[in-house]
Amino acid sequence: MKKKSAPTLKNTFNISHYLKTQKEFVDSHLANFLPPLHANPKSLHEAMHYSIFAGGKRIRPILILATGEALQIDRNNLVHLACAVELIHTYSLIHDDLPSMDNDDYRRGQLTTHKKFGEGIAVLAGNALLTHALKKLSEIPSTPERPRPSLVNELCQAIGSQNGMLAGQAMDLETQGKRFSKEHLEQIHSAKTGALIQSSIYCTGLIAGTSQKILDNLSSFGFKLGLAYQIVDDILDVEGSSNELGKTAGKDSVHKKATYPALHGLKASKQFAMDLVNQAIHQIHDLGPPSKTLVELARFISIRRF
Ligand code: GRG
Repeated sequence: MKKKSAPTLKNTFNISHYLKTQKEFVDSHLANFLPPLHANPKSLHEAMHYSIFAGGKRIRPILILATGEALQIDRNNLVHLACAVELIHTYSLIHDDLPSMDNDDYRRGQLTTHKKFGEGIAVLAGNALLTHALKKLSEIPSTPERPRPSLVNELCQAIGSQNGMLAGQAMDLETQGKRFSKEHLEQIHSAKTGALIQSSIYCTGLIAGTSQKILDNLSSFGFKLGLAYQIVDDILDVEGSSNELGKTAGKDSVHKKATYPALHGLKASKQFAMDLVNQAIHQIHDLGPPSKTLVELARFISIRRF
């Protein structure tokens, strides 16, 4: 007699659909969040809009929205944080692409901001996005449970020169072409890319007014996920095509950069990323069923192809 096959649990979550709809939500708010396109000086505002709407997955804002879902707060309370973080991230990409940094011609499938508008305007557009993000963050209503200064302070720490994004970028530049240790590499990646992701998730907890225990768990989740994000970015630089990535692939080895594949090889790097994401997911176990989307998003990050 033919054996009955065991019933399979259907996973109804469609990550592609989820990413698309969340990106649409974020983009609709970004348009109002930026200063007007035709404001003076025109070239500066055009460059800001161009860089923001050149594409981009909006992973950081989407992580903020998914964290908000896990903490069961209204996503409209997170719009300012989500948009501000995307502006800060885009500023870092504009500056990262400059001739004095990575010297790249393409980003998000289009000409980099300095190739399109010239180096001067590109530097200013990056600075203007950062300044505007901080101005808008300072408009978030402050309450005793979630005082606004702590939010702004937290984000500035994450993008600053002491263990933040700027520190990571400086260490990255200093390490090019040199020998580096496993510990140093983790420090660079955690600062350069991890800190903003970690802080985005932590700040969502601050806005939700969640307990210190959950804030600590979110911080640990964000740290591991942020590091995994950069490891996968390193892997994609080796395995992906320029077309898939929307930027020049294979540049890390040309610039002799400190990366996980350079130190550990591709197979071990993939395992590291997978292990980190599993450990991250473990940190938010206590949030229960509302964190289902956040867990799916974390899993996607470990296997993303773009
Ligand atoms: C101040 C001159 C000056 C430079 C600062 C801050 C900085 C330069 C660089 C930050 C380093 C950096 C660019 C880190 C981000 C690395 C990363 C994983 C980028 C890709 O992010 P995705 O995959 O890209 O989210 P999209 O395009 O989808 O947003």
